[in-house]
Amino acid sequence: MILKDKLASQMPVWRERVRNLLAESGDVKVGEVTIKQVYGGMRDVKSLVTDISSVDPNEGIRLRGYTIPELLEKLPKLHGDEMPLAGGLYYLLLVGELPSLEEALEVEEEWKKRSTVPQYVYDVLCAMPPQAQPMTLFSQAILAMQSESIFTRKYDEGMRKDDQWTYMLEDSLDMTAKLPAIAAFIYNLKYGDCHIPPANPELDWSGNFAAMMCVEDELYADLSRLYFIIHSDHESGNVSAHATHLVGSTLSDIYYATSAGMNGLAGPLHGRANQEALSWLLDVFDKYGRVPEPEELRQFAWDTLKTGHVIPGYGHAVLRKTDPRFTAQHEFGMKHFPNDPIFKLAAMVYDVVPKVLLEQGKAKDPWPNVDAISGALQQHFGVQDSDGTGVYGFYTVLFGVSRALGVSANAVWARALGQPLERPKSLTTKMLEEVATKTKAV
Ligand code: CMX
Repeated sequence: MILKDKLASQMPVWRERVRNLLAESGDVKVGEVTIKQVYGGMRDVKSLVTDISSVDPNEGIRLRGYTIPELLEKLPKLHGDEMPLAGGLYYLLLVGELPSLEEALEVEEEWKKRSTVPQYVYDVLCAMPPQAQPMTLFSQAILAMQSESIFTRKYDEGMRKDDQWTYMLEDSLDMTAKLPAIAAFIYNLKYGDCHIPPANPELDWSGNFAAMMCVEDELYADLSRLYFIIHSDHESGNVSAHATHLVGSTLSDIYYATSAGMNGLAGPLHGRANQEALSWLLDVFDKYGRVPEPEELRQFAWDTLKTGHVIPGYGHAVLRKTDPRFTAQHEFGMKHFPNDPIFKLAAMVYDVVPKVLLEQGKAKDPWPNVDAISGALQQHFGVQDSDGTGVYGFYTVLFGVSRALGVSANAVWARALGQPLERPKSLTTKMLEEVATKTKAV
């Protein structure tokens, strides 16, 4: 496998690089931590390392150094597709170099070979009660496959530390290969009545997902490619990435670790914001029975804030400008269906809500994040998030399919570099008060 050979050739160089950095500069301070940060969700505490992506507050995400527009331009595409292959993105995340079409297709081929979901996974999902949420099923499906882990089997057989990454890679390819089919199955179980077609060897990972969702419009395959690329990774400090890394640091395999990450993604302040953002748009639309006037929308936004709720899809813990992942989706909608009413509304919210949040003066970032518009695009193709009876959250499953690419690429590298068990120190409030008193006295 080219992917594996490329990774194997990089390992000695990276191990040496990290060893030297630690030996020569291990005691150099990276930053300081304030009491506000300790109590404030560790915002901006520099305590994690990843070379796969980085987020600049103003510019947004770069994956292996490439911005979202650069990725959409440079990653290999199949003839006739508007958007690149997710296999190329996965190669880039893992190897750190832009793949050729051949290299991207090799990953796609690996995924095809490994895509059959064991029947017991479907049996587990079908045994769950009707009110089980899609994200619960998604996390369970991943966890159910844990017994397939080669990493854990090899650990039990006494694998060498230097070889851990290869089994993490095998597991990661095995797991990610199956996620589109699992997501489509969950959608159909919860909301659909389509006869899911078997995987089509002619189609790529994202194209197969679109086919299994029974969406007839061919453009949905390109939206899926776009969606799976832009949601994949966002540094290591976000909850899904961090939770996956934390669990993986115990040498739990990728199934245990990703399932944990998915449970974090399910929260409304993280991945579930995409569902809440669409519900909010639909509430606006239902109230007026049409796309409202900007002044009506402004009033609706204020009413939301006055009831103590956040405007979903707006604000970010790190970003301070419009999220480029929002922009990429906005451009896709503007190009293909600018007159779809819910898309139009989402675009109008972008004009109105930042001004409202600025006026309110609380949110440090009044701009849209990735979740503000993704649901508006899905609903255009008839893909729903909720069945209207309290079962909701399929859009977060889509986020999870993509996020699994980023967290598993990070897990491969964490094992390659032998990253240790994560174990930060906690303090009591009394200890913090004593630190505060001593510091003031100096
Ligand atoms: N609407 C209303 N108020 C908001 C807001 C929004 N969209 N974003 C932030 N605020 C408020 C916060 O609730 C906080 O209020 P309190 O002081 O009363 O607690 C204040 O502004 C300061 O918050 P912040 O420092 O700007 O933001 P945080 O880093 O604490 O939180 C986030 C970041 C994303 C949780 C927050 O902006 C939010 O709740 N946004 C809406 C939910 C959302 O879109 N989440 C998805 C994020 C992307 C992802 O992970 O998928």
